[in-house]
Amino acid sequence: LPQSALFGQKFEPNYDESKIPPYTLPDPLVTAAGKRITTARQWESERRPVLLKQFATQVYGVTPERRLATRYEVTAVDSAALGGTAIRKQISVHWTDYPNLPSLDILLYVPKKTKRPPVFVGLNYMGNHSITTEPGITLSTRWLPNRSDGKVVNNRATEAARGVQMSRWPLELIISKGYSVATAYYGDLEPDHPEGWKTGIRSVLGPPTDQKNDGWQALGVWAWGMSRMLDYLETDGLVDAKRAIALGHSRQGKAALWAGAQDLRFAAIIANESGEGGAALSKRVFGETIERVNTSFPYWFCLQYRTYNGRPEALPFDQHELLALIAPRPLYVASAQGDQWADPKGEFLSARQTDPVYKLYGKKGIGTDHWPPIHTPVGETVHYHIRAGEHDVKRYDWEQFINFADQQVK
Ligand code: GTR
Repeated sequence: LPQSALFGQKFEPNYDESKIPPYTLPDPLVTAAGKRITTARQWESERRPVLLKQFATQVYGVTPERRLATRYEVTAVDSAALGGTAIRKQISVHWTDYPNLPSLDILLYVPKKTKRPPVFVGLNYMGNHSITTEPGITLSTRWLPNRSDGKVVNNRATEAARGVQMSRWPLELIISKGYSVATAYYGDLEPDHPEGWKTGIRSVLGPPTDQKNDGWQALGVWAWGMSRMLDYLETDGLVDAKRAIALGHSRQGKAALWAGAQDLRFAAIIANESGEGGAALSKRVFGETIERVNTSFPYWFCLQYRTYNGRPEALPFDQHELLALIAPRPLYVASAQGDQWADPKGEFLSARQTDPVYKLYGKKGIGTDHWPPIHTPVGETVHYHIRAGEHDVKRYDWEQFINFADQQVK
């Protein structure tokens, strides 16, 4: 398989609109044979499965069908969390046939005032202890990326790592608005480094790495893990798993989209600054490219994806068709002005291109051709905003996600 021409070379991203090579986007409603899809039924029987398979074989790798046996262990419950407003539960998903495989440890917050609320489901980057300083949360003992502030040393969390990402998880806001939130550390499923698969789900499930061009890699595993979280939530009467909202930021936004495309149980999907291989169009060469992401993270996408390195025009589809696989469910695509790497405009254009598919269901997608200015959320069933500031998840983003959920899910 082609290696990237970028190895050992400096990558000069294009940030100039006038230097984007002309590109044509495939119409999601036209089959490879040139047939036009005109009904939701045709979309579901003839077109959607073909696109889903293409994303599996060409981009993320094929998700193994074999199911792992699980045992759920509730390790802690606090019925007076967050100043008495929430129930907090910690649940370990054990993989019963593989006692040495690390458990998937779920942290669940449920508002006390709301009966069976909708639930946001999202992976976190730095361990469950990183999303709040509430004592009583098990400090992750798993491999974590080291931090220059010394809060993660020798790839292990220290007590000082509690709450390091709390700005990304405004729990009081989420709970006060009547939503539940379930999170887990993505490294429980596969640590985010090239050797991570050896201690993660891929060590027991799917083809050995590097042996199949369409074998799943890390993004596929993280997406799969979100579905396993949902499996658990379906058994927990405290939340309404029929109103589960998959959400992810950046690489986890890519995973959330792939999870939502494959798993129709997710009632809505939110991809925050998911960029290349997420919501952004690949054929629109702006910021990160397929070749760049495959070079920086050769263990994220399937090997076949590398055949498009430097030639996105050869892709028979583009990421707007991944977004179309979410239809008719509500979708939120969010960008940030300071995150040009993820191509905010390409994220909007991609979301915009899903409109014809939503229309098959009598729904409006984004409903505007105009890329909105900052802090001006737009959309009907598909929402979009661009906020000021850098690549991150901010309170502003959550406020919009909650408004969207109020309209579309509640
Ligand atoms: C970057 C990567 C992006 C995005 C980001 C993140 O380095 O190039 O595609 O995934 O990481 O996950 O924060």
